[in-house]
Amino acid sequence: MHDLDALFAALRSGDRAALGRAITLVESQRESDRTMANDLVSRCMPYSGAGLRLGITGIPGAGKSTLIEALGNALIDRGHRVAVLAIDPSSARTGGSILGDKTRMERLSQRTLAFIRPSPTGGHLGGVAHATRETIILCEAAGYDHVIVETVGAGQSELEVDGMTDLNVLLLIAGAGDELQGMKRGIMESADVIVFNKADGDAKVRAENARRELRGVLDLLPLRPSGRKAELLVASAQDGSGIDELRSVIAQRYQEDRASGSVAVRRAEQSLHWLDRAIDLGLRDLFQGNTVVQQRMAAVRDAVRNGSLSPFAAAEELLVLFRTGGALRP
Ligand SMILES: Nc1nc2c(ncn2[C@@H]2O[C@H](COP(=O)(O)OP(=O)(O)O)[C@@H](O)[C@H]2O)c(=O)[nH]1
Ligand SMILES: [Mg+2]
Repeated sequence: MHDLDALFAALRSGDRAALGRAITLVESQRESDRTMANDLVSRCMPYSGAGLRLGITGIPGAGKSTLIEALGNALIDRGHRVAVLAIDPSSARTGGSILGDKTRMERLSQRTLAFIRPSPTGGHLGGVAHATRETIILCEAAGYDHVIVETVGAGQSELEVDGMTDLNVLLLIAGAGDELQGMKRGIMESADVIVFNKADGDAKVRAENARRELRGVLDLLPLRPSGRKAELLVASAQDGSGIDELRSVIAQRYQEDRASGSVAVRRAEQSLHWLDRAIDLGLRDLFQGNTVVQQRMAAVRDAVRNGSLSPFAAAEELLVLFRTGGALRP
């Protein structure tokens, strides 16, 4: 397709507007855009995969965007090209993130070697995650060797940022009580680096203490499959402390994982996971779009709600209708 040739060529040449258009295409929910989007992603795949995919998670207000501004600038100063993608359902709802992130990443957004893309709005979380994963491929093909995904790590497994990144950084604020929340929700298991953030002024001592305490707790837990313990750091984007240490810890872990082959293994597992997810979602869409199923759905839901039909029998009935197109309906 002619349009696609031009878009792909422009994207590969590093044209940021073209990258923006390409991302809009993969975010599109329109059926007619899907073929083109799939085509484009397939073409980009051979040119992707060389760079680091980094997740930055933490509750809203943890300082993710501000830290990414600092880290991103430090990476660019060292000759890297940095793309920042935000998945933040809360800000998509209020519509406030775009403005907020632009001001928090003011310097970064002005640099020619950076690309910042706010949350896709609309669509279900599964769709957002899907679009973000494809967007990573597009950014890499456009020449960004660091793709940073900012997400609220509030336990929304649907976001599955862990399913698309090589390394994850969790931001905590000492004394906010979220150390334990993070533990409970299993977020800490997927964190390679945990940063006690906003460690400036009076908060510095508190952050150092929290780091020591958490180290003690984590040392009691069994080793993760990687055989590696999470690195614990203290940082402040405001006074700049700890940022270079964070950058170098990330670089070192990534190099180790590249060398050991675990990045490749992890990405292969992630791809299979997304294949399964895409099939699940596709089947559900087919099922819900089936007219025979639709005609029967309301009655079946009523029956399940009032207890006259078991949910399993109901599902079975609907699935039979789906498979037979209603032919076996008595
Ligand atoms: N004291 C201090 N405040 C910070 C720091 N980083 C961010 N903030 C402030 O915390 C608030 C939330 O920051 P933001 O980066 O938007 O958090 P996000 O929601 O996690 O992306 C803003 O008012 C920032 O100015 C820091 O290192 N120190
Ligand atoms: Mg933010």
